[in-house]
Amino acid sequence: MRVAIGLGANLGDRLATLREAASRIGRLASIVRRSHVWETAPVGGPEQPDFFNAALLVEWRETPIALLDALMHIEADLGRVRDIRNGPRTIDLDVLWIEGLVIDEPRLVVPHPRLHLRAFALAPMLEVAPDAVDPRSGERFVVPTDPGVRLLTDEL
Ligand code: PH2
Ligand code: MG
Ligand code: MG
Repeated sequence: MRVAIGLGANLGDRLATLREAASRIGRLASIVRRSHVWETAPVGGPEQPDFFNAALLVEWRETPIALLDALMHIEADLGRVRDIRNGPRTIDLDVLWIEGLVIDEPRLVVPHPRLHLRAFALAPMLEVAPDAVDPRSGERFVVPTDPGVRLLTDEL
């Protein structure tokens, strides 16, 4: 199945962490496309540094929950500490979208429940999956206007 994974970091060396996470994901799944890196103003949570956000489109051959577990393992390995909701983090890896699939499970909701509201997630995601359709509505995603979301020249 084709899966869009969102990557975010706002502590430490943000670019290096995103690239390390992408490299680890590439050992578990085949990477189809990589987005650019976007610098984004934090949405929600306490006052905190700007994020770097990016996205990968991957081909995944196991279950969605197995992917979630693999991503959480990589987050923990890269020093993710879960304390404040929407707070600063060294790395956040989210299953944003799976082609043609809706999941409503306690541990995993796909498409990501706030995806349609978040330019910081959708702008990189649509670079790697420009034709992505929201399986709940059958419509294409639209990136909300957000002046806090800026394209950088770096690739993931
Ligand atoms: N992630 C959040 C909350 N707010 N803001 C930006 N700009 N980028 C993120 O990745 C982000 C956020 C929760 O995961
Ligand atoms: Mg997130
Ligand atoms: Mg997350």
